[in-house]
Amino acid sequence: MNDEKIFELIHAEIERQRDGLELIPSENYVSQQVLLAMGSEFTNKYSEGYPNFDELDDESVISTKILPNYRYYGGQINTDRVERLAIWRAMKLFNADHANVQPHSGAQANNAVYNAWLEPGDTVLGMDLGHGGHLTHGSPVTQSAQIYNFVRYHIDPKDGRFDYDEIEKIALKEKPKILLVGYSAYARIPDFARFAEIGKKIPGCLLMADMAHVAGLIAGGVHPNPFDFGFHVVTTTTHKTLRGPRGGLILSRGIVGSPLKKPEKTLENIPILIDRSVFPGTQGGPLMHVIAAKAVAFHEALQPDFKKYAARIVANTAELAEQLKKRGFKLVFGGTENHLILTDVMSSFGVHGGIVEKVLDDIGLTLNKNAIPNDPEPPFRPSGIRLGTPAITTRGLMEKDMEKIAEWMKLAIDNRDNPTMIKKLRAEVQQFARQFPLPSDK
Ligand code: DSN
Repeated sequence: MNDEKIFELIHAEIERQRDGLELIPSENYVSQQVLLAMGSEFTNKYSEGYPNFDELDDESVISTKILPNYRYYGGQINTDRVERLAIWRAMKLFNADHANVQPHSGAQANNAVYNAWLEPGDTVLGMDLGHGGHLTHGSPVTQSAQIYNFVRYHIDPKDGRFDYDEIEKIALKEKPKILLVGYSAYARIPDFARFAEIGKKIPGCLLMADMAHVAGLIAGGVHPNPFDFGFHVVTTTTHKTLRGPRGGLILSRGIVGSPLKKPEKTLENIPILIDRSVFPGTQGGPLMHVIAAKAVAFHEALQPDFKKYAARIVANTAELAEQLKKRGFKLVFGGTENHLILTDVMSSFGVHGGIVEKVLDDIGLTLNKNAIPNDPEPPFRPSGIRLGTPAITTRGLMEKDMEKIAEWMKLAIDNRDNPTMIKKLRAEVQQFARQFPLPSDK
């Protein structure tokens, strides 16, 4: 029997995506091949454990070689090779010694690193959520915050950058076991060298970057890579700027080896500690269809075209920021150096972010309300909105198109109580968006 209800909704979602422009900076449109891999028969297969990690140096060898594995079920002849390819491609993309491609999400990836390195009660120094950090970096509502002691650093209001002096002061006082750089609403490029300098003053401190937002920019060579500054671990999601399936990834530097034997807890052994922490520590069976799709996305990101894509994201975002400024949008941090813009619509136009999110949704521009640093408004009606260009850049929009988007945003905010105007803007956005097919339409 066909499940008409669900397939009708899938169709409706495809239409919604075609008819609108996606400005949520953490979303993207994946390729047809990523979709096909995700919808493949690999979903039928259990594969707890790991493939062999030897001879991960030549893609053509990996795709043919069958080696003994660390799995708990039979039938792994294809899964092993898929996972080895995914691991190799991720390592190559980010210049890492090891990759664990199994985390189901970015949150799972972060929790697995905490579980690998920390004891209950240990301290992690991460960015304050209200200043652009992430829930999994110690928000009191998370499970990890019940287990570990999270202390927070902030943005320096003078220049909208991390307050490195504050970070150093807190680090020297609290002696964190993890110094964590990562964010979901920070528009500047972090000074990884300064973070590493601070972390190295604390014996046994793991330098960890959660680069979920900027992974595609790093892969595309337009953003520094934390590994170049001595970071030990980098976590990411695979679906944001990296343009893969929804999922997580942990990259590390150190010794790679059998996950069957518990190694000594040292920074050199972090790759093995992480493997054991993902499985069996915090997850069961990997989602092999998603790992296949991650491998496809990594392959795409290794192609020369991806560099152009990453550079275009940054150029489009800078232009969109300029066009918004011209129309009276006040930008938090004064501007942007990456894929993301945070604007204070409350002080710009006297409306809170929730209202702007809704009215823009009505015209087919999707973004999200977001708190700004030291937001005087509550989280459900914050002062800001957050937007970015990774998805529309995939769609093929160029710098010249940014003016149009900024103008629609301003007109929608000004005319939020005028249904006729909102309807007209919706038609304009739809007509424009339809000129740019989704990658899965091609
Ligand atoms: N939910 C993601 C974002 O939108 O930034 C972070 O995990």
